Amino acid sequence: MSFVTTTQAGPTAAGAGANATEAFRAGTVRRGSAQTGRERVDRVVRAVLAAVHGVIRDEEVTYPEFQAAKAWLMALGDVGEWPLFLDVFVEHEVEKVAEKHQQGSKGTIEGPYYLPDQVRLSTPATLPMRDDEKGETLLLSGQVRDLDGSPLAGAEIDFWQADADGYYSGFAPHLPDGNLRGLIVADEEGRFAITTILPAPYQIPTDGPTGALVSAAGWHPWRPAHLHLMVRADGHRQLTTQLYFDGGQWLDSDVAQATKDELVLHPERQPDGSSHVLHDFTLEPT
Ligand code: MBD
Ligand code: FE
Repeated sequence: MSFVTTTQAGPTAAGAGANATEAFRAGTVRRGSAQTGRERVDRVVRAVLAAVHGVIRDEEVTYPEFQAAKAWLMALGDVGEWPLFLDVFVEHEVEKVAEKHQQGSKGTIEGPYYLPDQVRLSTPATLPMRDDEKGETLLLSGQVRDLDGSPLAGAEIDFWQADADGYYSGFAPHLPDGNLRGLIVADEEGRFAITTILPAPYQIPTDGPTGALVSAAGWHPWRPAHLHLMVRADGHRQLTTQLYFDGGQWLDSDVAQATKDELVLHPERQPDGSSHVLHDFTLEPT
């Protein structure tokens, strides 16, 4: 896929942003279409514009500020950071609406760095990683079940995470393709065991327009360390979620507002220095 080979020479905002834009475009079929009719377009877009107009009136936004906003939005598109910006600052609200009608394990936002078609591994699995991969070893194991508690044989866990420096493969050119990504197939009892490393917190790239906005506003650019998963089983709604770590920095101030108490893991340190944690998933039937 071209987006894993067209990155720049360093993990810059422009490299990550351009790849996230290309990954988003490549995922159009996977996500399906919205089928939004004229009445709804009219209603929703009018409401968005009315909200913007209200801010301009209330804050007495000036011409120079309006032109600066226009330049910033243009730059956001130029470097491909629309997926990054929208997933950090907007997706959490869409997810809250979706969640209202869902049962089973809690989901949260997908974010901009999912890549499909990663290596398929049967459980117990070790994620692809470099020989000298940094980071403490983490063993995540559990079971995928139906709402009624019955195990979901052969459930799939599509897994991706940042490395111990906070970078995602496919979005940082110094990382091998597929690093710390994989699709783990559970056993006949829906059980899975995944060996990986503890990721570092994620920082929005500071050298692009999203980072420039964050620093201009005096916000912090951090997400707490997290694992990403999509859990699938035939006849069940796919769960898209993330898992966080007890005591993790930025857990209470995630810039993407995507944490939930139910998603915080409490790994236990083993005598050999690795951490183990059990975490089960429940899927609702479609
Ligand atoms: C991430 O790694 C992420 O998970 C989200 C939601 C936004 C930006 C980067
Ligand atoms: Fe992430």
